[in-house]
This record gives sequence, C-alpha cells and structure tokens, in this order.
Amino acid sequence: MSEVRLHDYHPSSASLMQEVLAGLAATPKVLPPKLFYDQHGAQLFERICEQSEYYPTRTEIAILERHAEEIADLAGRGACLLELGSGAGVKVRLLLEHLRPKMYVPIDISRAQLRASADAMAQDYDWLEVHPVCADYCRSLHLDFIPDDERRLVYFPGSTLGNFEPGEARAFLENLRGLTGEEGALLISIDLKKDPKRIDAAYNDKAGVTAAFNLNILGRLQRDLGAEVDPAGFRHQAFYNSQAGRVEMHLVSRGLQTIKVDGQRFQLEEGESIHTENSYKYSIEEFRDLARRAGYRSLRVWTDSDHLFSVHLLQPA
Ligand code: AVJ
Repeated sequence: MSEVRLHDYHPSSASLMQEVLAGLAATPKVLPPKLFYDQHGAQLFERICEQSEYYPTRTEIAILERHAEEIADLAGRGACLLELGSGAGVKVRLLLEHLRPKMYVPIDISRAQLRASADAMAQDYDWLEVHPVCADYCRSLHLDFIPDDERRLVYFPGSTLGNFEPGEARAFLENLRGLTGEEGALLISIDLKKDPKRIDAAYNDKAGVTAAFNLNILGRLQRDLGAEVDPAGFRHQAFYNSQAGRVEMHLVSRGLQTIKVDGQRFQLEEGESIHTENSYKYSIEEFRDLARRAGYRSLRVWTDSDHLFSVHLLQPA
C-alpha cells in the first residue's frame, strides 16, 4: 500500500511566537486556542471527548449515526470531502461509507495526530484517496492538488466554529464559500444553548482532564517557545457567560508572577487571568441567521432529542 503524503504548512514557531507575544501584551491577556493542539494537547482533547460530562462529541456522533444516509442524500455522493479540524477522525468515519467521496482531505494543525489518523484512514478504506494537510485553516490553504472541476463538500465538525467571535465566525463562513464553490456544500456542527449548569459541567469535568488541557497551553510555551513560566502557579477556570452566550476558559494566576518569553517579561497580578478560549453556543435560529448573513441557505438541520447539539447542511445562496 502506498504511503500517505502529508502536505505540511504547520505555522512556524516564529509566527506562533508573534501571536503569543501580542496576546500576553494585550489587556486582558489572551492566548489563541489553536495552541492547545500539540501532540499532548490533542491526546488530552481525545480524553475530554470521553468524559461523561462532555456531551458534545457523543451527541454529534449519535446524530451522524442516525442520519448518515439522509446527510449523504442531501449533501451528495462522490464529492471531494474536506474536513476542518479533523482531529482523531472518528466522526468522519461514520459518513465515509455513505458519502463515498472521491478524495478525503483532512486539515488539522496537530501534525502527529493528523499523520496517524490519515494513515489509519487509508488502511481502513482502500478505495479512498487521502490527502492530509497540516495547517492553520484560518490562514490561506494550499489545495491546488484538488482538481478544479470536482465538487467539494466541507465538513466542519465539533462546534469548533464556536471558538470564533460571532463577527469572525460570519467572516470565516463567508470565506469558506471560496472552498465549497457555488456547487458545493458545508456540513457544520454547532453546540446549542441549554441549561448553563450542563455547559459548566462539560468544561469542568471531575477527572480534571479539561483543566490539564487548559494548563497544557503553558507547557507548550515552555516546550516550543522556550518560555519561563510555572504552570503550577495557575488554576483552570471555565464558566458559561450567559450574557455573551459563550463558555470562557481562563488560566488564573495564583499569585504575583512573571512569564518570560523571547526576552520579554509579562507580569501577572494575583487573580489575573489569561483568557485561553471562548466556545460560543447558538440556538438553531441564531445559527441559521448567522449562516444566512454569511451567504448560505440552510438545507437541513439535524439535532438530538434533547436538543443539545446540531448539525447543519448549508449551501452557498
Ligand atoms: C474543540 C473547540 C469544540 O469548545 O468545546 C473542549 C474545545 N475546550 N473543552 C469546545 C474544548 C474545552 C472544544 N472545541
């Protein structure tokens, strides 16, 4: 069997450094969530998905299992399937036999995980052409190996769009129309608004996996950017901000301390936080409206019986 070739556009440590320095210099301090996903962080995220409190993954999987046939009927078979933030590639497997794509293009920033999952995919589906692309999909993507005349179906799983501010989310969706083309479609998963207690629990699992995932961002600063920082000097904080309709994750400083990176020093007061992630939740109507303003029409939405999570099929209008 031929080896799967990885197209590698992983952001350079110089560009990650730029973002880190800008984020720590900002008020309040902030770090971009893409920093979560080094090899260790990607493993931690897989473990988050197994926690009983973290309902999104399990619920999305149940929706896909239940509706895969109908999704394929409406999304169309034989397209080039692109997946943004493919991770371990568990969910897309539920769709492959139904969608029978011409080619599968998983795109992810986590290189080791992408390589492993793309290899496994090529092994398990001998009829499938797999072209993994390691990249930050917020930057422009180099996808010239996809023939221009092939129809494209873009799958954006996991409610990862929720990491964007609503204005950015709209702009990002607008840009994705360049990827789907006029004839293509976008299958996108969005976590729904619900009882805040349920959401809070999902980001504060008892086993402490989400806390470890959040704190790993500091490990990354140490390992990949040579930062001097004491992860034990911070605690994980996550809560649903119902005013803003989002979960916020923070790393809160336990005392006065200094982070040193690239010859620069950033001081934190006791109780001061570094904001590491937003995870916006939408109602079905709110998300449909966002999609409409980004230039799509909604073909269909699937949800679970408890209305925890939604999967939308959109088409450029
Ligand atoms: C991968 C962005 C969808 O926002 O729920 C899980 C990441 N952060 N627990 C989310 C995450 C904390 C996750 N997304």
